[in-house]
Amino acid sequence: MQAEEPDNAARRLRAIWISDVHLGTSGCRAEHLLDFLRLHESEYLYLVGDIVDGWQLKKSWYWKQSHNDVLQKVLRKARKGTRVVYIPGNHDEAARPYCGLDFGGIAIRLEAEHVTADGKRLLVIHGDEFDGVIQYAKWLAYVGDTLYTFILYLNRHFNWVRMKLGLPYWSLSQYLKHKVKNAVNFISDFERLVAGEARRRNFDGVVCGHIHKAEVTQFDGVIYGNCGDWVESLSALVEDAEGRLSIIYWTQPGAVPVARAEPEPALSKEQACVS
Ligand SMILES: [Mn+2]
Repeated sequence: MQAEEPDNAARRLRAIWISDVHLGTSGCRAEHLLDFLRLHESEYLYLVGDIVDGWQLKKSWYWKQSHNDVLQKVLRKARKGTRVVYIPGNHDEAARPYCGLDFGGIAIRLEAEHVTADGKRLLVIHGDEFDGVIQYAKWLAYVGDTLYTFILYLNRHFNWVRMKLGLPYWSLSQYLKHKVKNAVNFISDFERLVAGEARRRNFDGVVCGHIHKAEVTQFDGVIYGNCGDWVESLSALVEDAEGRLSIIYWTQPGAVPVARAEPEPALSKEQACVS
């Protein structure tokens, strides 16, 4: 066991949202997330769904020490006073029956309301309820899920070869995303739909996950935030002491924290509709 490092090097934020970690899959970049959590402290921590991937674990068991470490790190934050809210997603829907309960200082909720430092009310949800494919044809989602896992697998091996040849990292699935127009349409439909729901319910904005596409933007004056994922984009949505929202990409563990409003060419994920 490694000793708990002091937190004095950590950057202090008001709130952190992470989602789509997919612990229990080989695609999960648990070490990156661990590093991020180590270097960022917050008053609020929202786990916005698909934290553990129950669908994949049911098919084959994949669990590394770093996956345990992520859970331990979150529990420790809760013990030390961070207000942790866990909103189960579709991949960890097994936790949904526990919504309304608290475990180890973690509140499990179907959805949450976060009020920013400057008084804006944000609805926090995973987002799969807006996904027609998931809602109406679960078998299709499973197929897409397997396909995505396979693409990530190919991508890893492909890049191992590139690395050996001294070539920079190249993302196959990012490339495919650009090619799949429907996925792009799906993303924008999803974003508008979710923002519209927040407006209908009189929130100032919404934070969700699910589509693995980090974003902070506005649709007709409604804030739309998406915390991205820890499979590919390695991103979190954060709020600073003044209530400003931004995305942090943590693609290089140990790097100096850099907040950026916009990702690189990055588009969404091709299986967006089934993430
Ligand atoms: Mn999801």
